[in-house]
Amino acid sequence: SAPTIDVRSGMDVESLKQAITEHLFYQQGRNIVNTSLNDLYMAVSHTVHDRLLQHEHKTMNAVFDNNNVRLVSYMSAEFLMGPQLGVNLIDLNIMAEMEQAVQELGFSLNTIMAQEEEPGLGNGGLGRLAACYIDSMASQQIPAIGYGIRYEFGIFDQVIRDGWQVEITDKWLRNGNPWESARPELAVNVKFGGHTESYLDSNEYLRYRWKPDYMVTGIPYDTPIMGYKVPSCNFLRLWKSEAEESFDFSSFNQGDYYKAVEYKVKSENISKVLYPNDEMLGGKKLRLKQQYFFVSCSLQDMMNIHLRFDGKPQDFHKRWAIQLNDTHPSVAVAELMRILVDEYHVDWDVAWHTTCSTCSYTNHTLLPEALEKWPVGLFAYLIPRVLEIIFEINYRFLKEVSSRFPGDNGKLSRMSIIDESGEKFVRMANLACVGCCAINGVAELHTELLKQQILHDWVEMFPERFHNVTNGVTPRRFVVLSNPGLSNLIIESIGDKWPGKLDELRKLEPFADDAAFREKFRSVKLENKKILAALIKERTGVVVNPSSMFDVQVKRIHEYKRQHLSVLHIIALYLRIKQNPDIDIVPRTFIFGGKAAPGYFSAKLIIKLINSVGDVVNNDPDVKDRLKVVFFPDFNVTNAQLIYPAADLSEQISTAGKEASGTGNMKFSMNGALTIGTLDGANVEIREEVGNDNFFLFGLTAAQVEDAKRNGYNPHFIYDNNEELRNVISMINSGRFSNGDTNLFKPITDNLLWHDPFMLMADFSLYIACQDLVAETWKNTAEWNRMAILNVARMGKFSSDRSIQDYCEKIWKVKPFNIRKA
Ligand code: 26Q
Repeated sequence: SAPTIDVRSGMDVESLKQAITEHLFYQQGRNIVNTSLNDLYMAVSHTVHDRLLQHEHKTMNAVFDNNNVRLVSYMSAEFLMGPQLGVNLIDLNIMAEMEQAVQELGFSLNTIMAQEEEPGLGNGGLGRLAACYIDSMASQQIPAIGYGIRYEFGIFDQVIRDGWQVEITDKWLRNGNPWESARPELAVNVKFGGHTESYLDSNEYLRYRWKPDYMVTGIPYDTPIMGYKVPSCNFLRLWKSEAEESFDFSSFNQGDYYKAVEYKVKSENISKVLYPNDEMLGGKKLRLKQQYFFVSCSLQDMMNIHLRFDGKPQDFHKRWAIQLNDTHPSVAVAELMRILVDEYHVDWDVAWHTTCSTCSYTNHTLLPEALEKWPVGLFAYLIPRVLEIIFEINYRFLKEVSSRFPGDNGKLSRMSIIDESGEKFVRMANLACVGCCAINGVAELHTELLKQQILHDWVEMFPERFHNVTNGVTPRRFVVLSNPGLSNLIIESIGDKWPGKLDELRKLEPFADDAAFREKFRSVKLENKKILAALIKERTGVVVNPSSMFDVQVKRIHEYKRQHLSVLHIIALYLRIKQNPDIDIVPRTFIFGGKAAPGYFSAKLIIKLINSVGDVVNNDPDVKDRLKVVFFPDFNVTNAQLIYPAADLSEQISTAGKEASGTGNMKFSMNGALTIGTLDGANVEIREEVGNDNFFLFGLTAAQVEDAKRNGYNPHFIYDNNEELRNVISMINSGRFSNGDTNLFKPITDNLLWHDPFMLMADFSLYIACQDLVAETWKNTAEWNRMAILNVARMGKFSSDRSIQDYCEKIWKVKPFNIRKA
């Protein structure tokens, strides 16, 4: 009998083909013969989206029908999602079926997947972490919603012109987004500006009313987030800002059409563009509006859900656990109080208990200057009622501090939510620490340093609130999807349970000593390197040798991450070749990638330096192609998925004590790269897991860095006493890399010689020695691959599934919800 085709939910090849053909015609108005690649991508994606919606619908019905389920609300100003088609096919377990369906229609799935424009709604680590976590929450069957902002323009596209970074607007919605559904019926309004009034309610209680200048409407857009090989499907809910329709200008200003147009533009601007800084740089009014906008929309939405299922407002915490991704959404503490007290007339003390029981805060930085603070005047102007509530929270909190620590005025001023040392600021981390029942760092070292340094007072006040949850990454995207060669090799050897249970990778350990396996492992890596080499040729024009060592540093450009330390090493190698052209040297390809914040001049100059050194080294005949330096433009999730699988050496060389965790470090190791790194962030734990012998460690420890600073660190002294270092710096200053311009890179070299806040000079000789050991090890292919296989085998801890289990147990107190059993 003919197969039964199910166009909307069938997972077999025939159903998929039929669904694609129908979507192509009824949504795109095309047929197989006249389709464009993008129409085809849209049709395939709508086909997958249909299937996700079925799971989402069933999951949410099961969850909301059960009054005892606590849901997680992951609030983040950034979700760096990356392309969606591939991961969804993996999660639904229909990659092979879709490949065949598309092939039978005459196309290639890889080409179709490459057509997707990724949603780059984040800067880097913090935004990508949020994306890994919503993936893992779905896979662990934790009912959850990710709440954020639907930026019209995400992180800028980077192009390199004459060695410099140029920023191009990211028009990711240009060709349509098949993964989202607008939900205008769930729109909510957010107040801005104006003033507050007091009044007596019907019970003669004193209440406050916020009379805003204007309101903005938030429209939610939902994207389904499928779990890996489980029926659970959560969603990401991102808010778009629009003008509030009923807002009436005529009552103020007779028919002022232009005022109305201005108001419309002002409203839509809120969700227009992601701020491309990955640190707090001077308070931009629009950024604070973005934060309050998405927090208020999300809390109203959560309250609507709670009430729809018969919850009482003061029981909000029984339905919801909120995780604040850094302080960006921390105004939630005050906004939830405002909603409970002003809108639902809950007593202050009850509301405070509800709020504190709902919220938890993740810190992602140790740099005191990076802590978010906003001028009190800006708060008063934009969200006056919220500021009053913050004052009230602070007043009550400081009373508690003085009774716990009588006479300790230092503590009072340090812990106050308001910084009153000069111009007054609202300190967002303090607001989060006061109003959250749990506070966590993102790696063991980071959490320890947090407790010793910037949050020390808070540990004394609330020791029980502190936790560590070491970051993790999703192996579905960063191994299964991006490295099919390695995945298939692992599956052949230990089965296919590991992507959902990464500790299973331990079973690979014995294969490290198996020469035949090592050979297969090596050839998978080589194939990945060939693919990347072709891409490098296409994007930069540079020809690289796939059998050279791929030495990779990809991450945002930052002085503390020390991309320029690697540049110093490259120049040292180049000098060795120039001094002795016949020297025996391991061929290396240095690959850099990463965006600089548009206003961060030093970071942009580091990009120029990398490209300039590349121009000289790549074209010097003495080098005989033994060294190549490549700056891979526009590092994003799509490109990352091609780079990690092709890396031999992972550079994780931040100044100890500065990188909170790092997550790229984990993605490299999972793909069989060895790490050269400092004892910083999660490097410490990666080394602990893979074994000291399988990790190239160098550099000062965090404690040594602090000691050196206290004892008057003198970078110039180190320079004076190290000839190789002097030659490297001289070469930069000679103008050799800048067409004779001896000033171009002066800001970098002067800073290193006279200030060197990130201690490159102190770590230089240790780094060079360690790199020499790396080169020696590389010469022994069997040994290198043995170490690399052990790295893969021991990465179980760094699955984001483990991180999410930690959050569930230590912080959220929620359990997996099996919708099949519900
Ligand atoms: C804040 C206020 C105003 C404007 C911008 C910001 C802002 C935006 C983004 C501040 C910081 C960020 C991003 C920070 C970030 O990505 N931190 C990284 O988080 C990772 C996940 O925990 C860690 O692995 C990295 O170590 C940490 O640097």
